[in-house]
Amino acid sequence: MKQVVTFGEIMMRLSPPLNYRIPQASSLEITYGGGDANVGAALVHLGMPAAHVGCFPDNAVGHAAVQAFRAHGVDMSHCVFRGERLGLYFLEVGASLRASRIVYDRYNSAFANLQPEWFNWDDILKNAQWLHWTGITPAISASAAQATREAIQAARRLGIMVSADVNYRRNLWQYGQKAQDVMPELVAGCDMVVCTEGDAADLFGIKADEGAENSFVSMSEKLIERFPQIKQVIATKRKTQSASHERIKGMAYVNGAYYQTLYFDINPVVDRIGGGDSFISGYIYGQQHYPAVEEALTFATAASALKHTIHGDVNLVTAAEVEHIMAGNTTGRLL
Ligand code: KDG
Repeated sequence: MKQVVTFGEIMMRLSPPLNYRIPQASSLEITYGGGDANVGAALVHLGMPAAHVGCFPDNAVGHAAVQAFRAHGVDMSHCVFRGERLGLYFLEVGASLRASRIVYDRYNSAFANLQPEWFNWDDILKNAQWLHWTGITPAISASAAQATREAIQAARRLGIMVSADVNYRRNLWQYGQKAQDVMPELVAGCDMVVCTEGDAADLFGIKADEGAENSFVSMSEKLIERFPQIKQVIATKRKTQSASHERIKGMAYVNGAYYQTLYFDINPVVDRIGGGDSFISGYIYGQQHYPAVEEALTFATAASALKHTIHGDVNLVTAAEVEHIMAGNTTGRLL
């Protein structure tokens, strides 16, 4: 089976133990994650081959980050070791009424300083069936945005599926280019996108028709009209009734038809980081293993729901475990 290739920054995640706040912590737990790489690692656990492309400092910290993803079974052979430092993020895990908090320390990272010519995409993608990137990657630096552009162009030339999690993080776009100028061209090269109504409005000025029966459908129609290469728009929707009652459902607009799943109950949440990435890896896996969109979408939503029970950024679940939840016969309740 050919690989799913992801491109983006992997960071060291540093978390105080339990629910300690950052100023209270005398030790920090180390894990590694990155929105794009999380998709690849989860896919390997589901049973599909994946490769990740990134740039790391050639020191013990950079190699540890690469090794963490190699240990998941991700092919890291196309990664480049150049630059000064690995990006960090601090995660203070919330509880009940107190939301989690993330502090980034990724300025001037090896990934931010990568040069597009270090990556030969025709070679990297020669064993690939799919390229996936997130809106985080072009947000990091102009050169990372250019490398993303070149990866998409190569994938299009080679006839490989391209997907993106639009994921607009306005606090990351600090290097001078505007997301509203960069993202449309990149998204235009995608076959499938994860896009919320908020991101469509903020990035592309696309808003659902007022009074539309289904605002996700209205937004998706306009997105596809503007970017005709896109055939599938998917997203999750979260419903929070109280701090201890949260549910998610999956939505998809595919070839002019709307699909949605039932709500999956996700409490108690152990770790919500990577929930969106798990939805995407579940959908990519689901597309290849189920003939019906409903089933792929349900698989993706069940995979994302399960991620909330797992510590760290990566969804360490097997396809059989997701199918068990899909069948609605275990801890995850279909509501
Ligand atoms: O989707 C999860 C990511 O947010 C996490 O892995 C860290 O890549 C990350 C980022 O840029 O926040």
